[in-house]
Amino acid sequence: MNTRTQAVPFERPHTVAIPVYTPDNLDTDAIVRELLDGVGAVTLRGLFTPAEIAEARQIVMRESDEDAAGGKVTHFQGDAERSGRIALQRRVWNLLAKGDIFSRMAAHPVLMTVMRAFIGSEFIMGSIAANRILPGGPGQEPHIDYPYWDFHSPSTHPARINASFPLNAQATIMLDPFTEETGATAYVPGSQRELRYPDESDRFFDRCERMLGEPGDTIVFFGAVWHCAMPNRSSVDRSAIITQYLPKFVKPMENMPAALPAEFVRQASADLRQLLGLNYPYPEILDSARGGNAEGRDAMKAR
Ligand SMILES: O=C(O)CCC(=O)C(=O)O
Ligand SMILES: [Fe+2]
Repeated sequence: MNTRTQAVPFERPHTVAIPVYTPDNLDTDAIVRELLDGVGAVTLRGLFTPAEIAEARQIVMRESDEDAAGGKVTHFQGDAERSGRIALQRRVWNLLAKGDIFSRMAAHPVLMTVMRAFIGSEFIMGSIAANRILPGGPGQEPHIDYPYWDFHSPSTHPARINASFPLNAQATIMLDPFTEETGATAYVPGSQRELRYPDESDRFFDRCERMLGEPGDTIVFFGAVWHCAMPNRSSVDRSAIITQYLPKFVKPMENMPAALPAEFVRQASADLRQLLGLNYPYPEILDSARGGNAEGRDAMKAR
């Protein structure tokens, strides 16, 4: 279904505030409640310095300038592709290989703390990419994120799957101002509570609010919340680092260990090893794995 053919209201009052936390007033219980039972998103402020954001932005602009045809894979951009505007939204994938700053962002201690509380202490990262929307970029189809991203076909998912617990958490680190004009992510507050892929009858564009913020602001949201990048009607670029975090047992979207240099993986910090999924060895060839008891309470004690 083509939900992008609806009129996109441009100016409307904002009624639902996204709660803001800083490293000094972090409250992970409240954040978990907000993500699951509340609006579905929180803002984390004060995690990154202007210099760090400038460094990340410079790399993202350089890499995406080199992809003038918008040749990288992208998602939820069916309309843009049909109308020949796919190059007005550009992805930069495999960011860990493109600058140390992205490792620092992915494993920021505050993000690690929030994610441990939300999706389990041994959570992993499924993807870290940039999303740049150039002036005139048309935005995306309203959607929910991996691993729910094909929930428009619910029968391919387990019976009674629901959003009572999270299989995803997204972090959007803003590199440019996120305003209505530049195409700040739109979302419907509370829509994460009932797991469903939005369709036309949901009137997404009539009901949506925006994830507004300044460069450096980081929005964490539960990917089951209906959302999408919006058209960039300004004359400036709108870029963000989009990081997908997953419980340890969900198959990641990007094969990061395979895409990174072996040396990077060898030297990765403990937190990065966890994010890359290296602490969770499955699937494994058990027929040739080291013998003996590998799981169970006793095995846990021995670790
Ligand atoms: O860039 C944005 O505003 C949102 C991107 C997004 O939701 C996605 O690519 O899944
Ligand atoms: Fe998304």
